[in-house]
Amino acid sequence: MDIEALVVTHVGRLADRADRRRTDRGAGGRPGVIARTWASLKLLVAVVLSPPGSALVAWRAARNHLHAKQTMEALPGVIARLSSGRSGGALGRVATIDASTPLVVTSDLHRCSAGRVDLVGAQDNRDLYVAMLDWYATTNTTLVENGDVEDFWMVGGSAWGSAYDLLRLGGAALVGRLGDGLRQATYREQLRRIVANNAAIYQQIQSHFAAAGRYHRTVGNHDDVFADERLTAALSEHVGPVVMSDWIVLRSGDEVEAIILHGHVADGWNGPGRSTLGKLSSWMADLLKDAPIPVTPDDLPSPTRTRELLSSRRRNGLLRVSPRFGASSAYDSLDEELLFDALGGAATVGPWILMGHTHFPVLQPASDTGARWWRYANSGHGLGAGLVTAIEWPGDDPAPRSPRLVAWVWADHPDWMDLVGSEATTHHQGRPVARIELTPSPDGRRLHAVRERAKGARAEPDTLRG
Ligand SMILES: [Mn+2]
Repeated sequence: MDIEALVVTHVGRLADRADRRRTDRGAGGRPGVIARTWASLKLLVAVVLSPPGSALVAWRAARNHLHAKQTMEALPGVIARLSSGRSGGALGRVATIDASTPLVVTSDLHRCSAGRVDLVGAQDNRDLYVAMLDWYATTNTTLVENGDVEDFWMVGGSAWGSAYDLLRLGGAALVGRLGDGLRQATYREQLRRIVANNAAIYQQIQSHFAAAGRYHRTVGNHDDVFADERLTAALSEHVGPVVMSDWIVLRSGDEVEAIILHGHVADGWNGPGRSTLGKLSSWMADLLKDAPIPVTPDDLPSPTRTRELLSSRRRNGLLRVSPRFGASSAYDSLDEELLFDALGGAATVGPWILMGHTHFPVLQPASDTGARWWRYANSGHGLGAGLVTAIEWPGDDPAPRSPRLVAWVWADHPDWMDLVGSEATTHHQGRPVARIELTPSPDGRRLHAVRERAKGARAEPDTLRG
């Protein structure tokens, strides 16, 4: 073992000892004294650097947003190149899947290590996702996890989380072979912990999807470490064969039916190779959550939000961000309205664009102008309260194929049990789980939640009411 790996292992062991003591006291869900102290130190530095820092951030944000807009304008050309079967070069890694393959596309799962950063656990979504994977495995579906799958940006929340933060900063500061070695060792260790914390999920992926050659991934921003082939190889050591790409093209003969991408490519704060601001704001948010101050930024969606979706009150629209700084007060930094303009308005021809990244599930959404983006779907995310949303690509259907948007929920949750009804799609360890199809309202502005009938049957028109 080389010196960098030894350092990481040793620091990890010390952190584990502190975290175990905290867990034994029954305080496992709180950050603990090490994380609080580390966050307080960082806060102090941040406050001192804040006046010149915010001016710098504003300047960078404005510049990056201009770059993001140029990227958007270039996207029709990128899509044309992908459609003509070209790959490589500036495009990054392109994978092709036969469009007759049934797929489930999830994204923004943000799986992390134990402690406060374990958002999947906090939302009771670990077993829910296992139940989903189980169901899709029985229908021979290929799994596409479309970016931000493991989260390497979240730090703190435990002694290990603080140690990881420190090791990551060290890796970023060091140049040459030592820096590279420390980054590799740190990210491998974090990956190992993420896999251990989500063991049931990775077992499903390994045995039902990866082993059968049915596991695809795209690189997002929170898991941009997988742009490095060596870390993708480390993931394969845990789950088996994985196809990691930047773009996935669903092709049938000469025709491209859909293109899958995470979506950060046109985001000024989080774009590939230009994500310093995104990383910084994520790092600041974690700092504020651990520091002993009464601020909790960017909270997880509540059960009320799940109920809103299931009672057909969720907006099916596009995100708009500040035209100057490329971000909104709600931490959004991808302007879907601009993306819609760039990609050819309300066209009903050309490939479907299937994305994640925004955390807002939509299907054929309505723009501010009322025009519909007929060939766009966003899978949403895996951090709803007892809720994971996903896109299904019905490869078995005859062409022209259209994606479906679905929500998976615990059917026995008291906050929305009345909306789901008694018909569970599947069960997991005795708990009922429901798959609910989400379809656009006639004017496209809302998502309607449609009760599922027998498998294979078409969704029933009467929507759930709340
Ligand atoms: Mn993202």
